[in-house]
Amino acid sequence: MDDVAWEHIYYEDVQGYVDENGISNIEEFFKNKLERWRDVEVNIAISGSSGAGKSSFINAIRDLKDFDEKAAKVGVTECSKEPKPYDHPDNLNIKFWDLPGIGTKDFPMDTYCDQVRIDKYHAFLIFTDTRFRENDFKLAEKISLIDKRFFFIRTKIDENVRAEKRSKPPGSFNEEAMLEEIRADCSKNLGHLQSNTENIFLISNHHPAKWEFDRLRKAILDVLLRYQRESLILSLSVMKSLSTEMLRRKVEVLKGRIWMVASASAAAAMVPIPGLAVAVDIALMIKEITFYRTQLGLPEVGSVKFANLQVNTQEKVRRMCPTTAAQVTEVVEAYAGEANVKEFVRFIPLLGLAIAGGMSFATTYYALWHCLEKVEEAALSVLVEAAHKSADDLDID
Ligand SMILES: Nc1nc2c(ncn2[C@@H]2O[C@H](COP(=O)(O)OP(=O)(O)OP(=O)(O)O)[C@@H](O)[C@H]2O)c(=O)[nH]1
Ligand SMILES: [Mg+2]
Repeated sequence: MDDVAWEHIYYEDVQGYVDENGISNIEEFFKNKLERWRDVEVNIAISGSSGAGKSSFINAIRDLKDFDEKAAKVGVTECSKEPKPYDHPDNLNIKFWDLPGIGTKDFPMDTYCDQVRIDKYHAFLIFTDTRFRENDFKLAEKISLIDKRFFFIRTKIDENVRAEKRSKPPGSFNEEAMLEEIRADCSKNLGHLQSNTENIFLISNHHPAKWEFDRLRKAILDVLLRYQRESLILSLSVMKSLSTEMLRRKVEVLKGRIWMVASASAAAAMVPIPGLAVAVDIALMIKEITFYRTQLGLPEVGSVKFANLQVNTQEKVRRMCPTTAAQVTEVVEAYAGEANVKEFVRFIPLLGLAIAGGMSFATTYYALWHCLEKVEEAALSVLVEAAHKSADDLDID
């Protein structure tokens, strides 16, 4: 059980609090911190020419159909007069900004950057469905001056595949070769603006599980500051991207929170629970384990999604995830003996011996770690089954 990089995200914050207040009310402080992943603002600018698929992308990454009430309007020619924010469905602090076209009458290139306030975005996605144009280049140049990341997105790859297939004799279509050709063309078109083709993404908004949509999702995560990344990762749906990589990243973030839950549990559980050798905050643990389940995409037992799973996957979901106080108490008891307080000496300088040096901290830590691994195992089975089921849907004729 090594320490994880994510543990360090809030370390400085906690240090600041402890320096100022000691460990009084630290339990409340941790509980607030654990909720705080929803409060970090992440702004992602979406720009490019009209009809390139900007609104469609916003809908796809938000997991919305174009006809959903909250979806961005697709297919109508509408000239936005100002940047329009779209909330992430699970996290209101993540905003995708549909920017107006560059170089129009109301937004000449000279004043565009000030008008849309380019300094407030964390990353820029520049879209085209054909080739990048003069104004796209100029925007990219300005963005690089303020040291922000930008990516070039070539949409409608599904149309290229379809058209190319149709134009070739049966059996002779080579998808890889076609993608390489498009990539090389974009690269040539962009010239010195992109130093590496990794920043070019070939996607279809209508097939977010195919081509490079998922790589783009990850690239967005990678440019964000760490604490912002945590927020975005926790708000992205594992099931939507059907990605084991996303699952792994989420587990990493969740592992990084365990020390804070353990601290809050140790600080709160000064009153022992009858019959339990070690005092822990069972309610807090149930809340965190429930959070694991929703974060890693496990369906509720009894739901339609659950009923559609294969019997052995259902069994895993049911068996591996304690949800009641009695079940969690059982897990805690199982781990109370195994918990080794020595492993957590790294937290003692920060939290003191009373919290980090006690059995409560160690037991909570061990029990949650164990539960998270079990939830991950069940989530992986659910994911593999879902990926398998949808494989047919993803095939394009
Ligand atoms: N086949 C295919 N069609 C797409 C894709 N992305 C967008 N479209 C279609 O392209 C048209 C324009 O898409 P929008 O998302 O409205 O484009 P936009 O960039 O928001 O356009 P403006 O708002 O006018 O600037 C719509 O008919 C979409 O359904 C894609 O990846 N594949
Ligand atoms: Mg649009």
